[in-house]
Order: sequence, then structure tokens, then C-alpha cells
Amino acid sequence: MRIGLIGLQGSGKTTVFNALTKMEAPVAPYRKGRVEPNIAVLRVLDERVDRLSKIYNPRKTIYATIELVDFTGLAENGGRGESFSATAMVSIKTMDALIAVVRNFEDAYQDSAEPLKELHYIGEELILSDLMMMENLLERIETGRKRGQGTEDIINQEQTVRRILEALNCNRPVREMVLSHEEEKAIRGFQCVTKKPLMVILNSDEKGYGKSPAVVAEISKKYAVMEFAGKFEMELSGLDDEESSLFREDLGIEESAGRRLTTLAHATLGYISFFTVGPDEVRAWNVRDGGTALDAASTIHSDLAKGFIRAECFSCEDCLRCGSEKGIRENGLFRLEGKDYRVQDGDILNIRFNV
Ligand SMILES: Nc1nc2c(ncn2[C@@H]2O[C@H](COP(=O)(O)OP(=O)(O)O)[C@@H](O)[C@H]2O)c(=O)[nH]1
Ligand SMILES: [Mg+2]
Repeated sequence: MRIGLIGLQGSGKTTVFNALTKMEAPVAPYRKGRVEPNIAVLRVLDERVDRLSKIYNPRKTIYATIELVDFTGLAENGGRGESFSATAMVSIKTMDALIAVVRNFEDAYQDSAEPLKELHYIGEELILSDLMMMENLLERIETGRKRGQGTEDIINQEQTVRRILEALNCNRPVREMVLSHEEEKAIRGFQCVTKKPLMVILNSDEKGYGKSPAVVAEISKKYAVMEFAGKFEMELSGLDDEESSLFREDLGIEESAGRRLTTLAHATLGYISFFTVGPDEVRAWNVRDGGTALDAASTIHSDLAKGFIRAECFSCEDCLRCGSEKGIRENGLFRLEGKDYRVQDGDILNIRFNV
């Protein structure tokens, strides 16, 4: 799962990125020019993994991961629709979801904070980017038609593109549209950025944290939102877990930034976790909610999906309760499932396959 942090310059994206990934990417008070995005892998902390690891005592314990990409900021003074550089856009299109970081702290180098206005601006820029892409596509379709190209697929694509353009022109992102299976197919090759799930981080400072309930409420009408004390969390990321949770408590933050983000991302994107266990490794994986045993198999390795025979399955909860796999079998909690089995959050799977 890949998530991109986007937002205006100076909203604190790199600060939030550092807080989440414990990296030390340069944070700039104000910086001109474009730089390569920062990329890091974030572990999805899950105490079930730790507990399973105690039972199996494996050589390796591996958490599920989320790849986080910190893009350089949008420049407000760019022309309309030019806020994202072309190279950034190519990369943004490969993300599974986006997080808009909006500034909710005062900064000597910047105008006063207007998080709602910032969010509105980001939304508009994303819509403009899709508008331009869809307009280009429509032009190409029309040119093709003049040359006599007009298969059923192309006609269907044209209708879909026109409908999307209509929505975008009314400031509606593609994610809010209900697309039929046919329409989905028609635009599959064109990654609309407004189709991607968008979450929001309201980046507050230590003093203001928790004091903007009206702003949070307004944002949450449309988006999954989380308030973050970015700089504060970044400073905490250098401390050990116990120390940092004491500081967090003072501010009324219940869980670490990473923990809160991964929970939010899983919920917004509809991901669940399943596990594989054994003496070699205990490992957590992400799969889309609604995914089948076959999807789970292909998440692990394409060979497992190709040669899929069946999935041996039991639940993590039962395993922790019984204390061992032996206990699972004795209590009749061990199941064999076929490729269409819908994976549940917390399932422990062993894929039987043959290549
Ligand atoms: N007071 C305060 N300053 C912050 C906070 N988050 C970021 N900053 C400052 O805002 C400036 C821009 O931050 P940066 O992370 O580089 O923003 P980016 O351009 O979005 O990546 C830096 O000077 C940060 O120290 C915060 O929560 N509180
Ligand atoms: Mg930055």
C-alpha cells in the first residue's frame, strides 16, 4: 500500500513524514526549487504480531508495511493547475491513497493559518489535474472518430469521459461518483487523482493541539481526518516508546502518530490484516477487505496464487486463546478453505499450493 503526502509548501509534510517514519529528512523553513520526494516504509504496528511471535518463536518477525511518500509542496503562486510538477504527478498517480497535510499553526515565514482554505485549494488543484487529463483524452477520442475509429469500447469510453468531465466541472471529485462496471473499465488505464481516497492531517502545534474541534468537524464532513501535532511528534520520535507516551499523555494524544495513521489508512482504504506463521517467520500482510484466499495468496507470492490448492486457516484470536496450534486442532478450530473464501481480519493462513 502506497500513500502520498501532499499539500502546500510549509504545511509540515516533511515534519509529519519524519514523525511517522523516524527519518530525518531535511525540514525547511522556506525553500525554493523542487526536490525528489522522500520515501520510507512504515511498519503497521500490531500487537497481535508480537503475541504470535511469542507463541511461534520464529527467526524473523515481520510487520505489514505502508510505503509513505513525501512530495514537495504545491506552490500557490504557480498557474492554475500547475501546482503539481509533471514528474510529481506521474508519481502521485501510482499512489493507492493520498493524505493532504494542512497547516494549523502560525509560522513566522507564512501568512496566518487557514486550514480549510488550504484544503479547498488542494482539492481544486487535484480536480484541475483530472480535468486536463480527461479533456486531452476526449480530444484524442474525437480526433480518432474523425478518422473513422469508433468501436463500441471507444464509444463507451467517450460517454464515460463526458460524464466525468461534467462532474469535475461542477467541482465533484471522481471518488464521489458512482461508476458502473463498464465505466470503471473504460477509464482503468487513466489514473484519476480525484478517484483516490483522500485523507486529511490537520497539522497543529503543541499549543493549539485539540483546540480546533470546529475545523476538525468541518473537514470530517467530507474526509477521514486526524489532528496531528507534527513537530511535537517529530521531536518525540527520537525518544523510546515509554518516554514518548508520557509526553503524548500530557497533550491528550492516546496513540503514536504511526499507530494512528495506519489505523486511519486501514479503515479508509478498507484494508485488513492476515498472518502467516511458522518457525521461520511470523508475518503480517495487508489485503483489501472483501479479498479472497486467492487474493491473499497472490499478496504473498504469485506462485501461491497460480498453484493454489487450498488454504489452511484459523483465527489469530483463537490461537492466542488456545496458546498453540495443537490447541486449535483439539478444539476443532482448524479449517480448510477454498480459493473463494473471504479472508477475515486476523486470519492465520497457510496456503497449500503446487507449481
Ligand atoms: N510550530 C510548528 N511548526 C511546524 C509544525 N510542523 C512543521 N512546522 C514548521 O513548518 C516549517 C515547514 O515544515 P516542513 O515539514 O518542511 O513543510 P513541508 O514544506 O510541507 O514539507 C518548518 O519550519 C517546520 O519546523 C508544527 O506542528 N508546529
Ligand atoms: Mg517538505
